[in-house]
Amino acid sequence: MNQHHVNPTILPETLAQHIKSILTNPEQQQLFVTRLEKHYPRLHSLLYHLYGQQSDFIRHLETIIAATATMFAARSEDLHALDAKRERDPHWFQQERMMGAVCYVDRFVAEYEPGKALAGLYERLDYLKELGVTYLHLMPLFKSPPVNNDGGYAVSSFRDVSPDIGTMAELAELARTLREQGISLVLDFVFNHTADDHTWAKRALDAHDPEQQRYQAFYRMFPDRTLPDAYERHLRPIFPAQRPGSFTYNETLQQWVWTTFFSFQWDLNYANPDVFRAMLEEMLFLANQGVEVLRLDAVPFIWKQLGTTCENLPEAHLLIQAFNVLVRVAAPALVFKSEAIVHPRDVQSYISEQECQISYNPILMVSLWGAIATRDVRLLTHTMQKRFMLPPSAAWVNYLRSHDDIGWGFADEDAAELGINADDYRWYLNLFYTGREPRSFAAGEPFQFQVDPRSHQPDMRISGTLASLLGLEKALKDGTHTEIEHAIRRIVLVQGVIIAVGGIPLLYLGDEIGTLNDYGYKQEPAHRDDSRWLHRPRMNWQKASMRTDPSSIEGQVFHRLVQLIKLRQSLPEMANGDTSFYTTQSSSVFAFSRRQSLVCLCNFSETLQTVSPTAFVPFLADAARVQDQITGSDYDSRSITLQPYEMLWLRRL
Ligand code: OTU
Repeated sequence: MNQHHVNPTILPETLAQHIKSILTNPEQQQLFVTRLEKHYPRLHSLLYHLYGQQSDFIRHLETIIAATATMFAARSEDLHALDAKRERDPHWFQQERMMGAVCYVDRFVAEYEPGKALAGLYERLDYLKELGVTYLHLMPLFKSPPVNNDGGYAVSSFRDVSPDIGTMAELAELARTLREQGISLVLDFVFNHTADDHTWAKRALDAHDPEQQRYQAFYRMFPDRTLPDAYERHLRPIFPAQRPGSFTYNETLQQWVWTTFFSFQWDLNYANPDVFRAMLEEMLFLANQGVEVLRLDAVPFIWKQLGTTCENLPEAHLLIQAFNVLVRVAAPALVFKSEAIVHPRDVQSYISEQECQISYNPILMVSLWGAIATRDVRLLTHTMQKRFMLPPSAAWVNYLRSHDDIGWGFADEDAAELGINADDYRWYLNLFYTGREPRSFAAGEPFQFQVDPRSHQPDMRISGTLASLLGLEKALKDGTHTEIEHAIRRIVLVQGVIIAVGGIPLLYLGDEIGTLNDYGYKQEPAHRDDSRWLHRPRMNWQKASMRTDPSSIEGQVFHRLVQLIKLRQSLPEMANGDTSFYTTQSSSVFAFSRRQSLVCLCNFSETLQTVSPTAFVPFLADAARVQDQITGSDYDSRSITLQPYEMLWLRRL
């Protein structure tokens, strides 16, 4: 059939028939068709933009929809019920009850028999409940190569759990258990690339495979350097210290393979509609295991176009939107989380109900680290005033550090607007967080240190745990009692900001007991070249057991944090992202309000700071007394003095 004769707004009859043959249950058939008809015009338009130039576009469209129907049919009853519930309440992730946590299962469980890490996680569910967790992100736990696996981000099979950790059936069972306890399971969808031992890659390598050509077309391969050189003129190397360039020569194939990240991670070719369909099936397979949020890894890189940076291209957005539409049809309970650690403008471009409903907030993350180092909140406030606001249907996932490095991804122009030179500031932060600056309390290590071949400037990113970067490691080694207390307060302060600021707070498990850097990674051959393992330690359960002892460091950090989490979960002001940021009378006091009711004041310095909220918070203009929800103390809102690193959550009395 000629595609130009097909009405793009009405489901073609042949397709409707095809769906009926897949979905034999009449109720299911009706539900699927109703959803599909609602979304069909948009779906058609998105896929037409991406693949309309293919001569057999209609065949691809039909195959994609048939695959969606098949995956919908395979969805369990309880997940269909969850779909209905989420369709009634699509903004469930905006609630004040939301509290996120992330871990590598094996490292969090720490001690387990081979194959039993997932089983071990059950024994830690009570711990997660103590922390009020409602969103649990398990770092990549899929089958991946034994050594070259980039912490699980080189995936050998999206349908198999690493045998060391458990099985897919156990993961689905865990998802069910978590859901019963009000916890949503979050997994990664590493969709920019596969490991070089994924079945598709193996078939692309196998000269005896009759479908070798078809699988080579799943990736981007080049017989010589002509095109790679042409592309590379505009590409940014991601891991420059380990491997310059974005292509890897494969001896077997005698071709150059596109590898944005490590050489063993082959980029998928989404210009090929077969890849779209195949990855859609993997995505819906994961949705059918009970995953409620998929973290879309490395979104900026999924579409390539000669002569561009191959990051954040318009087609990357269309592609995610097309996946999103199909999810609305087959598994509407599923939400996408964007992982775009790029310029703030580009971070925001992925976030909407039609694309990624939630996103990491790297802008807040780096701005907080900047404010902590300088004891100056002006750039933080300015950036948040400009960039925090999202569409009401979307939410930030606010975090302080992840399994990755911290890179100084603030906008140069935001800094310039305050008279700050961005390059100098970045270098200052690098020195500060590697402990090479006089006022530094931080113990961190460089990640990807290099001298930029273009600008000849030294460049790096930072590795380290929350507690070590915030001064606890140094203070415990050779500091005073006050320095230890200040480090603990810094930890609680920045945690308090991400808990209160609006969105889902995300805790890297271990940080709640002040876990320090793990220098042992240097003894592990598979890890020693990647300093990100400094902050991916195994959980020390002995230390965690001290959390009930108020005189221990673990106890103090844990107790103060849990208090803030429980408070968040009890305050209606904490729902949604309705936040205003204020410039205060002190360059060290960060201030914001939630839903025109609760005011948070945060002292980012180790000295006393006095401010007058009546002057900068419009709804407090006439308030005489306010009460701190954390301690219950009340204050005169015309003049409030904050202790070193103190935070107050104020309501009018
Ligand atoms: C992600 O990070 C993961 O979080 C990393 O752990 C992986 O190594 C990588 O993808 C490959 O799968 O560059 O420094 O804008 O910044 O995707 C980490 C997004 C990274 C990239 C991000 C990437």
